[in-house]
Amino acid sequence: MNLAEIVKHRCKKSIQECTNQELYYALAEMVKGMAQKKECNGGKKRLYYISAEFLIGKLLSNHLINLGIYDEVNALLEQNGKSLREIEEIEPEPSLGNGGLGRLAACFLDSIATLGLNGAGIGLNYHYGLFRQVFKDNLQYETPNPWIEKESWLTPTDKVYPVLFGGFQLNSRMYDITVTGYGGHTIQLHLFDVETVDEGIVKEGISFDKEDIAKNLTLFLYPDDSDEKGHLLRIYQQYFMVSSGARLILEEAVERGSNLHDLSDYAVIQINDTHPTMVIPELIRLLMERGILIDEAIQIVSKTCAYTNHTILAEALETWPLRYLEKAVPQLMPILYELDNRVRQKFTDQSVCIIDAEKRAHMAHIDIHYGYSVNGVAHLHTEILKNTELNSFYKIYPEKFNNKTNGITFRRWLLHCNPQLTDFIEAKIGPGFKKDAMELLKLEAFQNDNAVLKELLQIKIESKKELKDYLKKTQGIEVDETSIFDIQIKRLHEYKRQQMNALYVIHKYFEIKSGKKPTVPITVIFGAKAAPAYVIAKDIIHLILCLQQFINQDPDVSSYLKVVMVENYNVTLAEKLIPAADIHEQISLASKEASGTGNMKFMLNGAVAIGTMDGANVEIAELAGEDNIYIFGETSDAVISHYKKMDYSSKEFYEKDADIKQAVDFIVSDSLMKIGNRENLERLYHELLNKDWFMTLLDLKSYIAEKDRAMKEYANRMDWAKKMLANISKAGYFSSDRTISQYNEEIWKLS
Ligand code: 26Q
Repeated sequence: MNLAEIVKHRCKKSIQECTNQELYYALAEMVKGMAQKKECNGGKKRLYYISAEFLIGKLLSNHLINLGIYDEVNALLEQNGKSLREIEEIEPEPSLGNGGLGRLAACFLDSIATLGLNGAGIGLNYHYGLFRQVFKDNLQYETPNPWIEKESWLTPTDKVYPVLFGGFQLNSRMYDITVTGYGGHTIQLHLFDVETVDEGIVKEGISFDKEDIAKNLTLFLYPDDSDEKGHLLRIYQQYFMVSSGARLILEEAVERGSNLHDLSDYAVIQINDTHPTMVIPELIRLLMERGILIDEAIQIVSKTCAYTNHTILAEALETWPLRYLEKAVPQLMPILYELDNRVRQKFTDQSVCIIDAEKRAHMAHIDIHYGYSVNGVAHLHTEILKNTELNSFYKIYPEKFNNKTNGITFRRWLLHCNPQLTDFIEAKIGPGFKKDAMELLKLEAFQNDNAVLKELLQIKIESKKELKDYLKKTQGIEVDETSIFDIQIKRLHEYKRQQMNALYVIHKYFEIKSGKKPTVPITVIFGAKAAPAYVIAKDIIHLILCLQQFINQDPDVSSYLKVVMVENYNVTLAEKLIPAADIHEQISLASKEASGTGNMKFMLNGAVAIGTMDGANVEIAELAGEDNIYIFGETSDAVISHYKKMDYSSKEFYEKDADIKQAVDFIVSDSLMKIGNRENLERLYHELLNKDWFMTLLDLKSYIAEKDRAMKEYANRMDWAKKMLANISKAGYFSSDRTISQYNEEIWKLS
């Protein structure tokens, strides 16, 4: 059925007479029908990408683009006086992810579908996803983000599995979301849910009874934080996901002809960080239930599972106390002990054990011993895993370690979010880049073509105007589109160093006050959610919000410097911010950011990075060339050595440099105290002076110098346009189609 017919059938009116809301549901019905009619990618062996997070973003336009009907639908709506962009606003964004890892999983599904691979996603259907961020009195508050409506992208299936926990059982129902790849191939994202979830138990903000598992299991995505109380719930969630997933995997393998002894010919399971690690003991358990002896069961599972590591931060590595596991999943305990015993019999090195002396299970260790592949997500990250973090494992299993540098789907992060730039590229080099991202290299031919470079600058200005209007409408903040848009959007974490950017802002404030004005005005834009229990992260948000109020209000300063912190940063906002960026901040402490993927999205949209040699920045710098990126700060080797020698003292940096001292002291100045909270600001100040675990002050001076250089060079518009073009033309490598082809060729080996 076409849109007009669906509209007539649903609403008994014409397109013209419908509201945007009615049109959104009609379009969703049409697209869902079209996508479901397409045959799912097939083949003997199937990949299961199992992940606690799939940060899929809004789906309507993505489907329209990938089904190849976006322009047609857009034109039809326009003829009827409607705007597809406005209709898109109606769709609620499912926030089924914290950040990078979840968004990567979503990009991967797009590429798996696009490349025609036989794959599926397995995850959980969180009713309220991650929290919605609300600012009040310059502080972050959390509220639920309901996204499941009566009509949604979820299709209930009749697959129901009983999942047994210590002392009780819950039924797990599978819901499907069809994922369309570019060209119309499809795969399924299977999200499991428990039918007894009770949204009514959510009280103030996002608080709820953490112990009523039947009612709370899939209410929220557990935010990446240090809240001890939630750990047990997180284990229940993880087991629920993997137990349901494992049953599905075995069932489908048998349906396709497997006798289970040959499971690895029919299935490969990519474990997205350690969150789904219990799939390993659970599969062993299920195979044993089906009559396979433990030796063989372990062997079969080890040939089927592969693990991706996304983090180097010790505190983010999952180690679960055995008493939690005993309570939640007692049936896995004999298997966990057996897996640990086998490791102990083979290796004397205590650091590779599964269960440590404090009776904690190291989830990553299970994946490495009992999986056949271990990969990092950027070249530098994989090297650090091999040489430092996981070195004792690398010595045992060098052949298991490999790198798969992350990628992003160009359908969402170029075609959808930046149609003007897409059209510009197509006019210059033809449409081939939409299928083969490396064709962007053809843009290099225009490096010295002033007319083309001017066009590129014009497109950027248009995107900045769009963002300006959006910020005015939604946040009530006025920005100047001719100022430099300098954007840092990512989860709030000390290692990502938003606090360093805030200190730069303070430093600029003082310069402007003393009469040293920037050649071009600067607008520094932040977007970030802090985990609800991450105190210092929330203090950093408080500082930025106070700076926004203080600086934007100062008439001497605000025409040269503005600060904007967007509320509730999410995928939809990223789609509006990224095309409008001139400069993007990738300023993590070297060695701490596994890869970063925002960096790739900005590059593709013609923004220039200021960054450290960390994660995929290293590969971006290599590809773009040193003239087209601003690099500063100590190297990962130097940073790793500081940790080893424990020779970093933030106070030394503070005391020996007047600029640093002035910026840090401002955090607790009377001016800021007047609008902010003493408790938050003082805590942050003391943290920076006395601890500064992520070495903000170490790189602050070189950051200021390099950023100033970037700001100055921005004024030479033609040179800057060359940098933009160089970044876009080299971004092809970061297509997730390339990443997924490599996963397939080197790990999955699907036919
Ligand atoms: C751990 C224990 C208990 C509860 C939660 C967690 C938890 C949850 C989420 C730990 C980590 C995460 C998310 C990690 C993440 O997003 N990592 C990012 O992955 C991206 C994709 O590979 C990289 O680009 C980023 O560098 C990395 O930070």
